[in-house]
Amino acid sequence: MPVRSAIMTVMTRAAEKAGRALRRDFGEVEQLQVSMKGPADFVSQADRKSEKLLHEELSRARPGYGFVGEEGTDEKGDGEHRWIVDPLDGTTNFLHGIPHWAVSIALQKGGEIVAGVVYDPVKDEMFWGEKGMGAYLNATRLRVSRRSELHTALLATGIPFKGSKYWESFLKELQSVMLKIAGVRRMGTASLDLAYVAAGRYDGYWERGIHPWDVAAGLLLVKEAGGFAASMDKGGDPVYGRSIITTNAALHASLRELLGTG
Ligand code: LIP
Repeated sequence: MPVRSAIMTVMTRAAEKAGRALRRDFGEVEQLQVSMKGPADFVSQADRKSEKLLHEELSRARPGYGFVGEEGTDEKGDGEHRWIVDPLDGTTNFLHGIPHWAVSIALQKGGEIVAGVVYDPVKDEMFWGEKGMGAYLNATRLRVSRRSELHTALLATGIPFKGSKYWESFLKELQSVMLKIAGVRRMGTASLDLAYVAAGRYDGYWERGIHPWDVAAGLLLVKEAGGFAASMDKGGDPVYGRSIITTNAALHASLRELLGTG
């Protein structure tokens, strides 16, 4: 078993604690599907409860660190360290009782992501990694896939929400890749899409319209597993730039060209 650092122990334990609570809530959701009111309010509460729990756990372990979460927590902290947290990534899946969602925690130090955790409580898969120390799934070291031909590649993506400004570009991108690759998956949880690229399950992933909390942890995992990650926009920031493309080294240039990101 690879030895986890003190900070990685803090992050994985916090993710596991939030995951246990979300697993219990997820059991409720399946009952609520058939209730008159439906599960939407319940899921929003579960999302907020998870962010509150993670904020408490992480702030207790590292007082003074900043914190930004999808549910609205935004604390500057010491200006050097910042937690970037999605307390329930894959909210729509969770709402519909689809067992594919995750807790995502990234630690930013200075201008870069130095540690990341993506935890899938349903499958009990803990993806974790630190800058320069490698990426792991539970106790197994992760490496991106070695496929080098686009026609053999399985890619993941996200479909922009109704009315999104990314709608037109997405349809063009999908049309381009569908003709050239083995298949596309849209699973609705960006952090797991990135973790699966790091694990070699997908050969690449792209999406426009994502947020820093969706991708910050997964990006580190891809890089530590030997993959490439960049903004789809020239010179853009892959964490804060609202778009992302990740692949193994062999496919990066050809996929960027295919998606028209040069
Ligand atoms: C989701 C992402 C997914 C994206 C969805 C949504 P959420 O995050 O993980 O990849 O396509 O639009 O942003 O909102 O479920 O935390």
